[in-house]
Amino acid sequence: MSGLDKNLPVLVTGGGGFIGGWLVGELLRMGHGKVRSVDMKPQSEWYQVHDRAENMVLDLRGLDACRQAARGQAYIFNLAADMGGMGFIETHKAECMLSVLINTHMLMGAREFGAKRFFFSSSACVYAADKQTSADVTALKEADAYPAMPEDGYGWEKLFSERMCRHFREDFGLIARMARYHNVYGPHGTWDGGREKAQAAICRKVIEAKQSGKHEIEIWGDGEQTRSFMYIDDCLKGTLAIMESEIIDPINLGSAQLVSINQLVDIVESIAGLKLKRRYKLDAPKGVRGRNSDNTLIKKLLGWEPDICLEVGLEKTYRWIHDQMVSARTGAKAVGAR
Ligand code: NAD
Ligand code: GDC
Repeated sequence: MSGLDKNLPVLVTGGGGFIGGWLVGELLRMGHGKVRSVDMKPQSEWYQVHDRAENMVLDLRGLDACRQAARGQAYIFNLAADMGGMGFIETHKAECMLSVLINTHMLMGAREFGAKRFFFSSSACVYAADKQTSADVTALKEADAYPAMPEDGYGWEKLFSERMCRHFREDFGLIARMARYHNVYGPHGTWDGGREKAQAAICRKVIEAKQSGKHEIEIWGDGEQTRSFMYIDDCLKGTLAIMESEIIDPINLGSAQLVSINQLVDIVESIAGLKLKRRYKLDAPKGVRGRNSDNTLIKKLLGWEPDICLEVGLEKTYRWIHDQMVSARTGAKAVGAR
């Protein structure tokens, strides 16, 4: 482990989003004195705004914007991407692939201004489709990304950008680190509007059912598809450990607690204290049948394992989404609201 020098400037792209917003807060809490946060959204729409950071609004698809963001930065966490859950990535493939502009230009900016380290947030969506056809899936090892047949659109872009990070290291000496995030959740994430992922969507739907008294829920697919979900605190610890490490190849960062979507709903129902009639929307976006993270490598190399189980993480997430929904209804601003 190298350890990041807290006196050197750090850039987080996508700092107005879910993981980026938390990462900026964590870097400041750890004592990093110069943290720059960049996002294309107007600041009023950032999920978290940290006053002690240098907050900039830039569209990082352009090279000039990336040069402006990267200038003078020693460490770059590149999290900006046009992305969302299954409902978004299955229907916005071209937009997802255009994130290649962000990743290309951020790498070019990092190289030009001599960044010491570069982090790329890749995804479990790089894994080959034929290894994810069963709900009782064998957990995915890093080598399972090849031969390549990733998630259409979003997954191809992530896999291509992984390769670009690798070649910037080989050809230009840029120290690039890559994590393959498996479905991350927690407070201050997207929970409505079409980009939300299953955990937040199910919390929102259960709360809506409770508030309306109409005790039923729509679930995409037959509910027997499986996933593992990683709580944001575990994601932050792993991200920092990977950035500081000497691991040059992409590595899994995810939970290995495999659950079906029906089991996810069971947990959220028990947090809410109610049971709902389930309606299955079989023609909704479903993605792969099963996906889990094999954590053998990250455990061996970094000693990293998730600390937060799904039941605990979902309880925190449910409470936060509940507060957002109550405040949206009453017009009051919830504590910690964006
Ligand atoms: P998010 O959507 O909350 O944050 C991404 C941010 O990037 C958004 O705030 C968005 O406005 C910003 N952005 C998009 N295009 C931009 C542009 N052209 N210029 C500047 N900013 C731009 O998503 P997140 O969950 O925080 O994900 C962060 C990263 O991790 C992304 O690269 C994502 O693909 C990756 N990832 C996330 C998950 C997950 O489950 N959350 C899983 C796998 C990979
Ligand atoms: O959206 P997601 O969390 O993405 O969906 C998981 C499963 O939950 C899917 O099979 C989906 O059909 C099901 N599901 C059931 N009901 C609902 O109301 C709902 N909303 C949503 N969104 N899903 C529902 C994600 C990508 C990310 C990221 C991670 C990496 O794929 O969308 O961008 O890269 O993977 O692990 P998921 O897990 O398929």
